[in-house]
Amino acid sequence: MSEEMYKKLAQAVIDGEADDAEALARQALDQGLDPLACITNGLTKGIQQVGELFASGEYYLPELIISADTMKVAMDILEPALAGGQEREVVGRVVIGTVEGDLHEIGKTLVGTMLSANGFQVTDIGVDKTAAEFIEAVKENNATIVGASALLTTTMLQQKKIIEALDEAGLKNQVKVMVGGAPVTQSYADQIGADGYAEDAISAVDIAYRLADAPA
Ligand code: B1M
Repeated sequence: MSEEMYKKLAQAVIDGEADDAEALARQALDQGLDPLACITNGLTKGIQQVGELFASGEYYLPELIISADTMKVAMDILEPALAGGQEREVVGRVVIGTVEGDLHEIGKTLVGTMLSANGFQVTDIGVDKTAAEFIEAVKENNATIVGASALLTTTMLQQKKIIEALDEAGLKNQVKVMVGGAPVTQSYADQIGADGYAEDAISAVDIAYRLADAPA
């Protein structure tokens, strides 16, 4: 039953059918399906296929936007169910955002939600944020971890700028930097001096625990 639901969720994203996606997300929760599995095995699979259709020239920007908006409608229903509502001790304070010049928000938001659900106090500063805006948020929130997401090969360079800016602000020793996003790799993270790299939202939680020096 769950496989069928994942397929339907993926198809709703591919077709850009927001009403279907919304109804299916509600149905999935009513059926007691795991919201994270619905996101990972359903919605994410759908948006990945949309990315492939875009890359091959079958889809254009409007379709990309409609599919992303469809995914967000379903995420808005599934994400609150990830949080579980349980009170937990704060493991660390995270400032997370998407770097300057980059408008991709879905993965970053999912990582933030997963960290929040796992005991981190998360401040999501949004998308298209400059290194200076990251630094300001770190100071304002007394953050212990900075999470920088980048989905474009052109914008991943901004992750390095954030690390340099933290250094210049004298904050590098107080704050750990985690980077991620589709084009980012462990070797790139090492190259720019990031403290951690996560491939997806689940491993982001493990990495954040390690950076916070807390048992997972
Ligand atoms: Co864009 N886009 N996009 N896009 N888009 C990609 C990234 C692309 C690969 C599509 C393609 O060509 N196949 C391509 C990038 C090519 C490249 O750089 N090599 C691309 C392009 C080219 C563009 C534009 C330039 C298109 C144009 O205008 N001609 C443009 C750029 C705009 C800009 O940012 N300045 C653009 C625009 C858009 C939309 C706005 C339409 C839309 C985003 C809407 C939104 O977010 N509100 C969009 C979308 C939806 C995509 C794809 C299809 C899907 C991205 C997504 O949401 N994935 C994407 C193709 C793809 O990735 N396969 C594509 C689902 C999400 C759950 O996964 O974001 O990867 P992801 O996050 C994962 C992991 O990466 C990781 O965990 C998450 C959860 O598992 N992760 C982290 C992410 N951040 C992390 C941070 C961490 C740790 C882990 O620590 C801090």
